[in-house]
Amino acid sequence: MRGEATRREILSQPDVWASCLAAPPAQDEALKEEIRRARFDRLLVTGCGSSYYLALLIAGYLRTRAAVPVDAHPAGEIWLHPDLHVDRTRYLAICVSRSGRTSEVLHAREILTAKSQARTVALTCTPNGALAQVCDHVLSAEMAQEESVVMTRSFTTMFLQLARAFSDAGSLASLPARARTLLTAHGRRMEALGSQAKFARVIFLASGSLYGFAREAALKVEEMSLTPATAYHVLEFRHGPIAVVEPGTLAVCWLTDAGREQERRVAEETRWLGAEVVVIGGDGPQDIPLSGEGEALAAMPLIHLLALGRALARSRDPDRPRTIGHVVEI
Ligand code: F1P
Repeated sequence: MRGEATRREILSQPDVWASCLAAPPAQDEALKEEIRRARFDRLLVTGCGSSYYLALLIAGYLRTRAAVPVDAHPAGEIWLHPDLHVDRTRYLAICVSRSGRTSEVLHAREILTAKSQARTVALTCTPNGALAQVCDHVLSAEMAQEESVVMTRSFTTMFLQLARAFSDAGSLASLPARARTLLTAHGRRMEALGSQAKFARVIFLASGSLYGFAREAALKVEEMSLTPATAYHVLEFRHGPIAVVEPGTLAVCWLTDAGREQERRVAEETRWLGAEVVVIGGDGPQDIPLSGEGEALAAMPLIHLLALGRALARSRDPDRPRTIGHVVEI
């Protein structure tokens, strides 16, 4: 059946997250020691595709926790334009790659070690892959490895695996149960929403630390359903792109803790222009309730179901999209 593996992987997220959080933290210890010794001046997170959008989220998460500045850049940008992105300060570089084989990530790691003698971390689902073999530390989310081409549980579980290395696992422990509750309460509705033929346009809006979710959500719709989707910073959306909103637009808007009043206004304006709008962290009848932006990861399986619904309604197979493969090697 079309999308069978993708659906299974989406729905398995609460269980896979729970097993990630329950795994012995041994592999974190050397990294935690490295962080404690803090012999680096900057943190840099890099990856490609979903793994780059995960890098954006990780950078947002670490900015409020790390004692040093944090950047995120696409690995291809580091490879092609190292002088724009890498200086000679000492980096701890987190290289994100499900497969551990993506060419740009391997090249970026090489540049980072050659140019700034960076210490490197492989955040991956393939602990015996090429990337893990050349990095100083490995954070493995092997339990989330996927059969499907499109990344769903690997994305969310790699985030958790990284987050638990930088914070106490207690702060993350409620996420599996929260995701389970949200899936039960809103899963069918979000998949049905995605499947409605009337939506010619899909738009994702998020700001601050949550912006990576909007980028990843747009990529999920594109990869699974082979239809375009766009992502914007919430307030940026008002500076031109909002002009395209009309009936037949589906929009999803995340609320952050700091920006919620302004973000809510943009969501309202978008709704007023004729779009159907789901607010993640909102309290309206269409919305996905959260207790704060710290729970936003728990809503991601619902976005995956929305993209799956759109793909299946268009007779696409998200397990094997016709245009892309598991890895890009160039
Ligand atoms: C990254 C990636 C995926 C994308 C596609 C090609 O792979 O760009 O995000 O869905 O399958 O590869 P990786 O470096 O995380 O293995």
